Amino acid sequence: MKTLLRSFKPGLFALAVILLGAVLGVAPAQAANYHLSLPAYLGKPGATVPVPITLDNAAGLAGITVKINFDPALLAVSSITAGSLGANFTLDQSVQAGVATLMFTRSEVLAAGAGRLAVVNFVVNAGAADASLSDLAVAEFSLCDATGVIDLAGGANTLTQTNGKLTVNSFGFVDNDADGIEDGWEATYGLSLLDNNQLGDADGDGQPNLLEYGLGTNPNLANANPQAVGTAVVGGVRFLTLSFPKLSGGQTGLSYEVQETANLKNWLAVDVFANTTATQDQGNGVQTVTVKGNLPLSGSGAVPRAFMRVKVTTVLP
Ligand SMILES: [Ca+2]
Ligand SMILES: [Ca+2]
Ligand SMILES: [Ca+2]
Ligand SMILES: [Ca+2]
Repeated sequence: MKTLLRSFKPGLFALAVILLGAVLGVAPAQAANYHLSLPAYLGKPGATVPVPITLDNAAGLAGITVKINFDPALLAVSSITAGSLGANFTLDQSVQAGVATLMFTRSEVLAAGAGRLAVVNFVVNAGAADASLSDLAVAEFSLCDATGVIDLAGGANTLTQTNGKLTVNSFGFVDNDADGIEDGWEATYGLSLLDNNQLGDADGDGQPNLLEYGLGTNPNLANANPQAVGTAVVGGVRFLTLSFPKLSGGQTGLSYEVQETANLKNWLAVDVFANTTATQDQGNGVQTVTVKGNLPLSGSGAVPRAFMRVKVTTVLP
């Protein structure tokens, strides 16, 4: 009888818990997916390349450990900083030759979160050969919830990863954050190499950063609009001209389109190559070009007035 009672009581208790669970609508722990990713980036020899580590789901986590393997002959780590997601945790880090270890911990689990866990600032060896590369391979990715290391044995949770890569690009256009502005130019003027800066206007001169880049002006110094209009007589007929600075280097990631109108409504493209009447080198990879319009300002068919503008567009390098 005693034995029967002992075995019966825990059974009742378990039943009561299950019933309570049913009443409160408590569901068993849901399977969750966690994906860690690093990008495939380019870097010039000697450049510091900030590489973001992103986690798509940090809900319910109290600890995250990430270990990245890299080629120490090509790369060195200058610093590691927490990203917007990683800032919710305490970050402990260590870097040894070819291995960066990041441990994020917090006392309570994070209710929800996703995004940039950390940024690893890699310095590319100044003597690196073009096209040489280092894998940025995730050697460890483990997570802790309130009860300890998240158990994958049951198959309920999945942890997946995208490994990164850093390839040396000595001469070409480097724009890892894909905002159309060359990263070396962004670094020179202190703009973020991780975020889109196209429309920023820190100097308040009305020229967004993309235009400052395209016209060779300083994004931190207010400047007058560097475009200038004039007129030129070609074949006895007067035309409007537009002079503007443009980047003259190899790959700039930009295309320049000159447009003209007589009514400020219908803008017509002007052939920049055919209509360039003067080119003046300004140094620093910038040249001022003068482009002639097509609308006659004198003679037969003359328009009473004309307007010209330049449109700078980002193109895929
Ligand atoms: Ca950029
Ligand atoms: Ca940027
Ligand atoms: Ca500006
Ligand atoms: Ca400016």
